[in-house]
Amino acid sequence: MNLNPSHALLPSPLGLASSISSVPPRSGVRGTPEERAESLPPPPVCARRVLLIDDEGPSRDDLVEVLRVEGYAVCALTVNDPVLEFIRRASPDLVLLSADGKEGIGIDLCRELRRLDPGHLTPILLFAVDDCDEEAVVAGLVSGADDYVVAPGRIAELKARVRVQLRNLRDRELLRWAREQRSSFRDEALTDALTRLPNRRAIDRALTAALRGGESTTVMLLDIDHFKIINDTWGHAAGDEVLRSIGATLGLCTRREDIVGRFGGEEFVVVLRGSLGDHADILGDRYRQTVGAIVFPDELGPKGITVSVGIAQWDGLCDRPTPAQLLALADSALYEAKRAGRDRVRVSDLPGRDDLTTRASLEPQYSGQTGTH
Ligand code: GH3
Ligand code: MG
Ligand code: MG
Repeated sequence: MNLNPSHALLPSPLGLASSISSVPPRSGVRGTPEERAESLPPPPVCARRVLLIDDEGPSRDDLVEVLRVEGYAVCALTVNDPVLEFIRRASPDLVLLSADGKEGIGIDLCRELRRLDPGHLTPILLFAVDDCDEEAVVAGLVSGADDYVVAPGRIAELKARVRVQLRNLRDRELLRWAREQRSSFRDEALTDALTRLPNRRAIDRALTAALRGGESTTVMLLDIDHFKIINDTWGHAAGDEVLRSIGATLGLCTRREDIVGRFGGEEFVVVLRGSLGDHADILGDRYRQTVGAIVFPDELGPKGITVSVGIAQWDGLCDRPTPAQLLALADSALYEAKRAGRDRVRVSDLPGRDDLTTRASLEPQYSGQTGTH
């Protein structure tokens, strides 16, 4: 087996690899959305890695040399080497596999490689070592090869076909990279930057989906008491740390099927599946106590932080509220908790038709406002 490490990274005498290898990293894209946007187009990495699988001999050595001169990092194995293990570890960019008739070991290997690579990330190029008939070519392509170089010894054609496969690979990589970008931008759009909890947009969506699905639903708003004093006394950074800690604690004590988010400012929200009936205040009080029990490091400053909690629920039976209506009811309950002295829980009555009509008038005042208590 020739796994010469000196093949790992080769310069590109023809300047070819640098143009071919301007690809995004295979392991995904990291960093903030801004950093990722600035990284367009993806930065160049290293020379493309070609795995040549062929019997040992002078013709194979010639082929290795040809590919190296093209600027690729080449590894050469035989079909009897642990090819699959090598591919798993080294993930080459292209496999160049010698075919040997329509039922040879090369075709079997090609089939196995494709089975292990259902995402079709690694191109496989078969090449004939002897003259081959149409049937052999068809068998090779059907086994999963991306292309077949049928004429032995036509090196220029083989080089061109390798380049085509790597060009296609680059297109696929860019497509995947763009998809990753899009989905990570989408995640960012639904995530609060400070606490990394779902943001208000995400909460609105979750609440809309829950109500639309006809499920009984509970909304709990938690507003930190006298948070402004925390900022004013210990500084904005300490305030941020308090928000982060409370967000993390709420995340830990919320059931998997529920969703906790930062509603804005110093307000958090939990959307719970199901209505809690008479037990709503008990659960609200557990949340209140949990936040009240958080101990912040001495050097941070704040101590004895409390929250007020407002809860509204829909039992899935009476008139279905809109998300804004249910939130407005929770907000009213929260207001009551504040007015009654803070550090306590208030639960709104189940919404009825009259109630919703009345509360609807609160929506314009409510929506878009945070830190109103
Ligand atoms: P109440 O008990 O009535 O809720 O009083 P409060 O001081 O908590 O409420 P108020 O609305 O008067 O003040 C909220 C404060 O939250 C004001 C605002 O500067 C602060 N705040 C909002 N977002 C952030 C943030 O991301 N970080 C920090 N550190 N402070 C924030
Ligand atoms: Mg507050
Ligand atoms: Mg507030």
